[in-house]
Amino acid sequence: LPDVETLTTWLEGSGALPSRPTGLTTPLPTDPYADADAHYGASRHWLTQPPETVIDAIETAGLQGLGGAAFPTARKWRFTRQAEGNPRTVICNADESEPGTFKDRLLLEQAPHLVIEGMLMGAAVIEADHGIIYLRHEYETGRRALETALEAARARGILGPDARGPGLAFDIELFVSPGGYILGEETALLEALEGRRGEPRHKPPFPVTAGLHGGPTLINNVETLAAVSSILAHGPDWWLAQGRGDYAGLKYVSVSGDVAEPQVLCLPWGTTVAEAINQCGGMAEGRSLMAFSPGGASTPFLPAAAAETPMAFETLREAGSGLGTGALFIVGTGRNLAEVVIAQARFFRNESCGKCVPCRTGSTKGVAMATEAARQSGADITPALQQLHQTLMRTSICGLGQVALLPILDALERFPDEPSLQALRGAES
Ligand code: L3W
Ligand code: SF4
Repeated sequence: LPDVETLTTWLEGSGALPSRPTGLTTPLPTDPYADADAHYGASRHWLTQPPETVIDAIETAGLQGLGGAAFPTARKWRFTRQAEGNPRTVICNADESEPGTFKDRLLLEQAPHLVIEGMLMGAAVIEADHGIIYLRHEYETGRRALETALEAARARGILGPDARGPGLAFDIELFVSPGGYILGEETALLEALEGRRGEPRHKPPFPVTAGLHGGPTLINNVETLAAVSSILAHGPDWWLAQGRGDYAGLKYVSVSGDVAEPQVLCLPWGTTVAEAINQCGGMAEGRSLMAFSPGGASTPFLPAAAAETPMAFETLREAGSGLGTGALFIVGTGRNLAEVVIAQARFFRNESCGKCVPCRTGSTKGVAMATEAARQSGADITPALQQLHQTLMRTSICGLGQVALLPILDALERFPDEPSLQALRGAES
């Protein structure tokens, strides 16, 4: 599992994946089914209920998209159900590629039936007969687990000609992504599925009204779909009771970096960052906490003083970062923070699809400026970097360009005393 060096190398574009996720054994804490015979019990019940009651249950539970953007799941399902036209498709976005994120991988490998059941319920709600799991190309173990689970579901009639009810078909196709971070962006993913180069589309229209081949398309992340199955199996009140205090539900968190035992945790929402570190055996030997990023490279680093922040979308947003995908990346004292944040920006530069000229050239320019300043300090690069970032914010089609330079800018703002960043401010460290 990734420590800071591995992650920094990975961000630099080595392509090496962190080793397999560990920490949780089956059945996973959100899996309501003790054994394979019991799988799909929730859908057997809910498929007999009106689709609106399914959406209401998800809404009562307060589920938000767990792939990084937190869009309310019930609202997305309602929008797609209400949209007119064909074809109607349910897509599971399993192209997990946000640096430091490996919780979907664990869910796919250990509980693929929860993902399939979530897709089946989505199909019943939006009246789709076709589903697609869009899988990261390196997830070979996940692919095998999904193929086995899909076959088992077909053999039991969970998928097939009567999957949603008599005469109402639904089946799921497994599509392996051609590869590349931006192909997980939902509209680039649609382009790839339609056989074109995987570049994001302008939004609106959103996929809920005009997605795959122009039809209404429900696209949800792996963990979101798995959570739908847990919520429907146990009921929304159970989900609400799982969180701490005012927070609802359980969240899979990928913890990496300078902790003793990097792993995937399943935590009640509202658990603090400090507690998550403790559950990983504390900090790596000889280090104390310097900084952490709660949700992947798109969510800025916060200082150690923020470690008592409960993990939830709103609390981390208020703290100046975000929960993102739930990829808690821990950086200990003695690390070169400038190196880490420049590597993050370099990752975005490398993964820019190039469709928008400012993202393509601006990310290249910004990274070159920071790399050169870290090598040999000159003038303070903050104002020029800010200006570039503003241009990227205004002109980028998708989120990548909007966040590409933020890791460096946010670190400059939040870590005024960090020696490794002084060179970027025009002062030798
Ligand atoms: C209907 C509206 N639907 C929004 C839907 C939209 C999408 C979802 C979220 O980026 C984050 C981002 C990156 N009517 C709607 C609507 N929707 N308004 O809601 O949309 P959006 O645009 O807020 O975000 P996004 O483009 O989905 C997701 C970050 O993730 N990111 C990282 C991705 C990596 C992973 C991974 O490895 N698992 O997810 C990349 O950009 O920073 O904050 O479905 O259609 N009015
Ligand atoms: Fe591609 Fe960057 Fe434009 Fe996104 S912002 S579409 S990654 S060029």
